[in-house]
Amino acid sequence: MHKYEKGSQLGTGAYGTVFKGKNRETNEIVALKRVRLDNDDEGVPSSALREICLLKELKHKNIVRLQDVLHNEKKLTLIFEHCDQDLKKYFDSLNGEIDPNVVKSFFYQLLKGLSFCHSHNILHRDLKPQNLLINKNGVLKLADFGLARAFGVPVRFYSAEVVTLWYRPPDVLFGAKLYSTDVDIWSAGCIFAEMANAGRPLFPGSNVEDQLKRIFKLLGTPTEETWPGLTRLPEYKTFPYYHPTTNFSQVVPKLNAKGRDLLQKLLVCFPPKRISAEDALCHSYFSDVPNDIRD
Ligand code: Z3R
Repeated sequence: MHKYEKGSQLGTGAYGTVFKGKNRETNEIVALKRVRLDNDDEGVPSSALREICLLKELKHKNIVRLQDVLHNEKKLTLIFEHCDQDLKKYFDSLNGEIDPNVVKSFFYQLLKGLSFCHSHNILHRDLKPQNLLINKNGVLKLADFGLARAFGVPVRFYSAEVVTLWYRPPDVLFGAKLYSTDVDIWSAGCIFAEMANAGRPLFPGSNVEDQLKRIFKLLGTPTEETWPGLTRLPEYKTFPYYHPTTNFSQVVPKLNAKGRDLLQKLLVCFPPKRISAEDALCHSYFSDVPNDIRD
């Protein structure tokens, strides 16, 4: 740890606390993530360490770079590149207005990062505005990719704060255990709507039942016809029958028709029918994305 000087706290996450830091040799500003594990007494599992070390190779402009992994008997500290702020803090600074071109640029970059990780079979599983980081020059980067596979998705923060359900897809809420890339696509759809609404979350559920109810009120209650295998999910429960909302223009009033079409292709209850990140990048909503963001 001597190589890095620990500074102010940047945030708390499901795995521990993030601090600003400085590399004493190069003076470079970094983010230090102190990972706290449940089995504190046993140290860091070797399987988790192997997973984490593989993440050092995950290099992309829209992924927060993992620069270093420091590990002793009990503690694990991950050294990441530093970014200026997270998307949640950015939303708080907006006063309810967001430029539609900024929404498009941020969401395009989110999908680029997602598509890159998915092509390497790496899932996020806990995408939310707090782990989308942005720089002053408008570059967006995804943080904490691959940590869920290394450590599992915890139920609570270390501070006892409950992990949010707002970005969880209905299959996971019904107890599905086999995760696939479509998990992240659902979360991306929720974040897209939240960006378009300048930070107002789409499905701010307070518990699993309320979360599912909010989803079905908008998209319609799924059935065995629309979702084969639904009723055999481990924690399946019946819900009142809601018709799907046909008028998405009231849900995301600032988003144009192409954007609304893309949103409806992301937010599909039946997981295999959700659009992939790669296909979403080719959607006509993005046809006028500036070249500097595209490349
Ligand atoms: C890696 C992993 C998580 C985070 C990283 C880097 N940087 C974070 S969270 C961050 C958060 C802010 S600035 C940088 S904040 O001030 O906007 N909360």
